[in-house]
Amino acid sequence: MSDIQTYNVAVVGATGAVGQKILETLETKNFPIKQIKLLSSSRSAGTKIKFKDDIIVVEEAKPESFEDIDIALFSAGGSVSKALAPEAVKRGVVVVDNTSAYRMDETVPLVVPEVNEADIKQHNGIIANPNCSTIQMVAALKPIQENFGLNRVIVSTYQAVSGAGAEAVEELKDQAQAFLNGEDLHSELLPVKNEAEHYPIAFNALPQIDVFQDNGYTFEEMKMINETKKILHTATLPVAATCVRLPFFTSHAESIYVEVEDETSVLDIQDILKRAPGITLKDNPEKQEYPTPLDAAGKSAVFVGRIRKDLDHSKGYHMWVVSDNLLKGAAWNSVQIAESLIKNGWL
Ligand code: NAP
Ligand code: 12T
Repeated sequence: MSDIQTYNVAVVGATGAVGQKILETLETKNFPIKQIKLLSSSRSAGTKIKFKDDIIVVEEAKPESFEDIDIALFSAGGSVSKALAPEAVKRGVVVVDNTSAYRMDETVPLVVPEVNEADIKQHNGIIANPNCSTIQMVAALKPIQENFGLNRVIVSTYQAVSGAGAEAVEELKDQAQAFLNGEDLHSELLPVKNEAEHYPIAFNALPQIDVFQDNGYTFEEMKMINETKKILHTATLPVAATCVRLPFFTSHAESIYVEVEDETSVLDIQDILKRAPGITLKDNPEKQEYPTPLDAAGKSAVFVGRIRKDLDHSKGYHMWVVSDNLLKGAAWNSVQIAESLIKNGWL
């Protein structure tokens, strides 16, 4: 018998885009698993999935699925988390939830371990994983906040289709293929089953991710605004966001403008980001070096480049932040939270 403690882990939404990356991350990080249970809807129940050297049969997620589970990683949509996370908690499970269901609940910690790991300790059975676009932004903002203070943040995003799930990835491939086969591009709303209708994405740019709110912002934009304030513990920090979907598969990119409190310089900001946990600085304009979605794909870091001073505001800086939306933006961050629960004895 090994003396390393191991855990019974459930992955809810195991057949989805995020679920598949969670399995990959658990393997990569050699997470201490005793038994793993893979859960989905009834549609995928019976599917076989390879995990390490085992073939695991996917089961339909039900309240009873959580008997004997220690940790459950949820990424099956908000309604599934709302219905089943409390059932899991009732059975003594600690839930790491990847959906927006509990992120703004005051009793639920919202955590990026490099930024606010200690918040995990206050959990009541559920810890929320932030939105993918928020995670990479706060990872880059935290060291700046700590060293120079933050007065304002304005962000525009360039987001990959994989953020919208496995079906959206197929949709981009199909539309691109159809165009290359000679079909006309059109711009009408597409009726889509099980989903809100949306415009074609291939060879397009859509300034709408998730649904519109009464204030004219989309829910994705409001997630970035509200989650950032919660994670950075700065309820009054002005944050504005514009979220745009683009036709590439993996990694979100962000153009971020920050106004800092104290005088600083590009070199000082580069210097603290170089040493910040989870950040890789790639910022050499003279060598044409900066991060792109393609080179961030498959990697766990948050990449930062193009740091430059605003030409009209002495405390304004611009930067370009790129990260794999399914890894640090979802699966990797969730597994980091689970590791932190174990390492710190907070389970
Ligand atoms: P996806 O590829 O469409 O996968 C959805 C998964 O949920 C599938 O495994 C599906 O199982 C399962 N599922 C659907 N309905 C279910 C039900 N009633 N009961 C149990 N399982 C059910 O979507 P995805 O991109 O992986 O995203 C999944 C969720 O994760 C999203 O809705 C979102 O809330 C969250 N997410 C978070 C982030 C982030 O920013 N941190 C990023 C992306 C997604 P079947 O195979 O049976 O259909
Ligand atoms: N609609 O976790 O479409 O709240 O890219 C993440 C990504 C919701 C979320 C997307 C979304 C979430 C998307």
